[in-house]
Amino acid sequence: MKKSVLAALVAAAVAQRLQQRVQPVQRIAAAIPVVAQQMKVEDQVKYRRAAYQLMSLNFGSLNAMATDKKPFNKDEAARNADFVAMLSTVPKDFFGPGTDKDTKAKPEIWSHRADFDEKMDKMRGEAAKLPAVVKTGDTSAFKKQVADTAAACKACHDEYRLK
Ligand code: ASC
Repeated sequence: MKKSVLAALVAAAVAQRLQQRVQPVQRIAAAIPVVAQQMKVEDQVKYRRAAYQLMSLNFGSLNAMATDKKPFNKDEAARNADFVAMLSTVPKDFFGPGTDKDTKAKPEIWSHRADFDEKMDKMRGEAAKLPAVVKTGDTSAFKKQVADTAAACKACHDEYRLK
């Protein structure tokens, strides 16, 4: 499957969840491990990449607003924040056994799994705070939360992603 098709599928699934609005983060987090267990290794790699691509697109927009590279737009930021909060729950369970080939993911993920999971959970926790901070319209709180989320992304990239 093409990356763009996967990205569109993930976006559609996320949009559907966002419409349902019934504690979607918890629901999707509970659902994914079963899905991942049944999924081929190369598909797990594709889905985690698709999630990261859409996170990058949406978090890039938030980061540009937070660093005054583009004007703050509350509606756009709210949409970006919802996507990032939701998508941040996706990758963790697609790093199953054998998914260490043809990837920028370092082998240390599987030999330091507890630390990797902790960093992933930290990132999810920070991303989960973004939607509420955007709704307050408090610019300095927004900037701080975007920076804290970026730091949590970077902590994992520094240790566990090949350059
Ligand atoms: C982004 C993006 C990332 C993070 C990271 C934060 O916008 O695509 O991977 O921020 O660079 O340090």
